[in-house]
Amino acid sequence: MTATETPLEAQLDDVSFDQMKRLCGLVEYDESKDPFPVKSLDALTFVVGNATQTALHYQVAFGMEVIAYSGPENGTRDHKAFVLKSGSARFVIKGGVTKDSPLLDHHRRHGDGVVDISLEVTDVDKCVEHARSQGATVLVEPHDVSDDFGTIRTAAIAAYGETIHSLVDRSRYEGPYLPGYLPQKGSYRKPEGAPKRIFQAVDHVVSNVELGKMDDWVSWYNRVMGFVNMAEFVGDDIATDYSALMSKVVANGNHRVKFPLNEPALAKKKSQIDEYLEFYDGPGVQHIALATNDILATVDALRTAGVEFLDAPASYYEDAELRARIGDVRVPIEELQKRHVLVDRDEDGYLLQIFFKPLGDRPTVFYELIERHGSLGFGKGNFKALFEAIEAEQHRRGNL
Ligand code: TYF
Ligand code: FE
Repeated sequence: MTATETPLEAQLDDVSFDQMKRLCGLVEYDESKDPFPVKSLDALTFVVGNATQTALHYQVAFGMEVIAYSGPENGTRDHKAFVLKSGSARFVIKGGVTKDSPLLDHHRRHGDGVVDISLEVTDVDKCVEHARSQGATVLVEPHDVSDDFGTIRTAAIAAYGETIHSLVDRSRYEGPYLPGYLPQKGSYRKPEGAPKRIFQAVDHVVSNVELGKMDDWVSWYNRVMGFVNMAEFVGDDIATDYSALMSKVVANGNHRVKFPLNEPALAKKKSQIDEYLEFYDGPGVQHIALATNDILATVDALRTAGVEFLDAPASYYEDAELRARIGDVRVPIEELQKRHVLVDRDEDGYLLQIFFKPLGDRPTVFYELIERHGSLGFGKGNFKALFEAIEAEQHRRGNL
């Protein structure tokens, strides 16, 4: 950490604070008044059916690097866990090994999914005390864990469904992830000339909750974590006409951590949120938006690796209204059209975005790529086109 860096800047790894600000739309805020100061998203932990192969997928297709490992070879008997990085984004991929592993029960019920959205905080005890005073369920009390690399302080609180938020203070820790994990490189070697990484950070993590529960969770994040509401939302008007969902967004003070929350709407068609709740068997993480500064190159790299995206409706780029609305963007519209990249503009700037097909076998969690140019939004102008594309997929799966 250099003298001019704040702790927030220091933990961004090799993605600079200014880069992060542009990539993820950070804002200034007064941290001294924050009852639950969050530095960053620490990691997204996934439970999957086959962690060994999934970790390879994230290396080969997503260009991520394995940095640490925990498993039967170094003392973890019941599961394997691979830690992967791309810029400031950290994913932990876990899979059960022994038949008594609780991860296998989780996987049988939910399929591949996110179990922990962990947050890096400066003061675990202060956060837990505040969370408890606001009625949060504390699953793991604050405690120290140590190994040769130092000590972390950690705790965990329950969120929606079986999803949890671990809290981690890593200020006294030098290891690659957490105690119990050893530094390890991946088995995959990138081809000569491959980019160092194809995305830089996690921009936002979206959850689906049950009908009528969205406002409860918005209020939970307001009270428990001191998160603020962001302007963008899908209200009644849009919901019943075409989206079949309602959505609101909460964020920590500087917007480094942004959580849109969806619930199904009583619309004409079966909601994509109902489809998720059925196949995930409850609330959970719906999509993860990855920030990139070159969405065209990222999409090309992912498509080459076989990753599939949703198609924009054919009429999307022909629309004169679209061209008038978006104005000038950094690339010709034809380049966006070729790749089905969507574009939206608001009073602060514009953004480019594209949505993936579901990542696993169940129609549950999926990814989004987002390239922000000033816009702090989530692509509201694209909701209609996007929800049409999602419904077309629901239809192909026989779930609409
Ligand atoms: O995060 C967002 O709000 C956008 C739009 O089911 C969105 O990516 C919202 C709900 C949804 C899919 C995408
Ligand atoms: Fe999104």
